[in-house]
Amino acid sequence: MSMRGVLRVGEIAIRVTDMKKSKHHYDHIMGLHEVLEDAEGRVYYKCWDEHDHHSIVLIPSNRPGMDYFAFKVYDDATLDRLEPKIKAFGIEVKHIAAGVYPKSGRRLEFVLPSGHTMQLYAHKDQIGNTMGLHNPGVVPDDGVVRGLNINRLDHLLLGGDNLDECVKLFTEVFEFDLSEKLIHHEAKISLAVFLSCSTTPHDIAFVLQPEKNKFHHASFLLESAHDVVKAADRIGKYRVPVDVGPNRHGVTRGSTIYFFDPNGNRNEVFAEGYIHYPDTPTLVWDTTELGAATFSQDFTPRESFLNVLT
Ligand code: M3P
Ligand code: FE
Repeated sequence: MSMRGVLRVGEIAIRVTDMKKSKHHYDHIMGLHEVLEDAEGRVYYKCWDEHDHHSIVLIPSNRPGMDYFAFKVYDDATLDRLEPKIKAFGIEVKHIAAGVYPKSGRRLEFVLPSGHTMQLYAHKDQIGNTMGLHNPGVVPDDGVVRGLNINRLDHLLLGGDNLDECVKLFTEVFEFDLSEKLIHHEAKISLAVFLSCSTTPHDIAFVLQPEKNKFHHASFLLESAHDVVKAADRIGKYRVPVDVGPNRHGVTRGSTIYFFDPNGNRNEVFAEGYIHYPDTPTLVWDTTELGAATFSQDFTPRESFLNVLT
């Protein structure tokens, strides 16, 4: 864990094939706040309790999936400290100047062993959560919390190969902890790995896939498991396609619902889960308990959950 190094997933760029329907989904149904539409038609959103300008970018495209994701780091010195470590790991690093991405400082960009494009940045304009910084109270004005009552972007699950290389990169270079992993009970190979740079059970996770650079889901944090059940009402009301209804993960112990945006990209709402500390030992699950590891309340593995990615 490195609360003064890499902080959190600060941005995900999701490709959408139908922007009109996607705006309805992310804005009206989910309740994210649109903060910008740029000249290329990219639409930017923030979750209400994030101070930074945006965390979600929708990119018009002819195919769904994730374009890139970015972690925010504590300061500029962290970027300088990490760049040679990434290169020493054998990964090429590209520089992106400040301002190329809206409201953002300079970025480092590179490709993970799993094929995903990752960026690091230290600065993004902060516009606050509407409550101010002096005597802020506990809830914002009417209308700020709406939709599924999403507080913030929580974590990403990505599909690809070279999972053990990704674990090595994230633990040795970015100073994450391996909080949990799922292994095949006979072959012992890693099927899913969960990595934390904070006190949440995972900030990013990878699931083994035959193809590189696949997107499993982006997860949004709600305040409580009760809010997850209330979110299910709204998901049903608007006929949002559900992958897995309210349940609780064995891995991370989070309360969850999985559903799809209009382009087939998977979203998750997530709440609670245990607190991860730097000395929390790695928890290991194996495929004899695949059902309980993924969905503990009915201990049933889902074909679609394991195999549908964009
Ligand atoms: C989560 C989560 C797998 C479990 C995934 C769990 C792929 O996405 O948020 O805890 O086994
Ligand atoms: Fe998740």
